[in-house]
Amino acid sequence: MTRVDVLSIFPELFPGPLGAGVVGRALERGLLSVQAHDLRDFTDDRHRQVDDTAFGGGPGMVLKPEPLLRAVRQFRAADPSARVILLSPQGRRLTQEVVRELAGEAHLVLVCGRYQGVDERAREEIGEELSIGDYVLSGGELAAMVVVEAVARLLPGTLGSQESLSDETFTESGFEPPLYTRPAVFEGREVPEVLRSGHHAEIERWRREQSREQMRRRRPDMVRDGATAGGV
Ligand code: 4FV
Repeated sequence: MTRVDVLSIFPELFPGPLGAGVVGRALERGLLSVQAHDLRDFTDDRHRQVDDTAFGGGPGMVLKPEPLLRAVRQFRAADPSARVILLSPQGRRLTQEVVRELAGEAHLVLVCGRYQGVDERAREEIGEELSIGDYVLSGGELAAMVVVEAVARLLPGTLGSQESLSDETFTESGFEPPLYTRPAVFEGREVPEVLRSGHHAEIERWRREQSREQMRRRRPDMVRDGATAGGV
């Protein structure tokens, strides 16, 4: 069972969308647990203060180090093997490869920033950062949900036969070949003959080629980075 602890000033956001679909089922089946913790529970003042103004001035607030590190140290003391990750735009980019790596962890602790960000001393002690993309969110919660969603799909038993990862093997780089379903003719546009031919080798070859073609056309940057369509 993969255990995920989430640290946030809005713990009520969880599980939220994670409660639906395949991830919801993984939670029900006990393949995954997602426990949200309120950062304010790690304060020791009666105002339960988690943020303060930035030294040196500037707009916005900064998450204080004490509540963050009180929480992180408590998680680490309880489980020294826990992988503690701060979600932030400056972090390592989340890719399917990183998701596979995280799916191998038994215990993830995801720290969600808010405001302008977190105090540098807390950030240093946390030690690892992940970004879901080069844009700025108001908080790390949605990024944490993206991580949990992507990891949960790789956990054995999460995807039923209908949603097997097998076809994803074909799109190691996340590039699906064109998909078609009934009707075979829609507004005069036919499903490619090869897909209705029953020739599985032909179909595999067509899909592999289409994946490459789609990647070349839509994500030339991935081609440059050597991502391989149908990567196996
Ligand atoms: C983010 C991202 C992100 C930055 C300031 C939260 C916000 C606020 N997290 N990938 N992109 N975080 O924008 O992970 O604290």
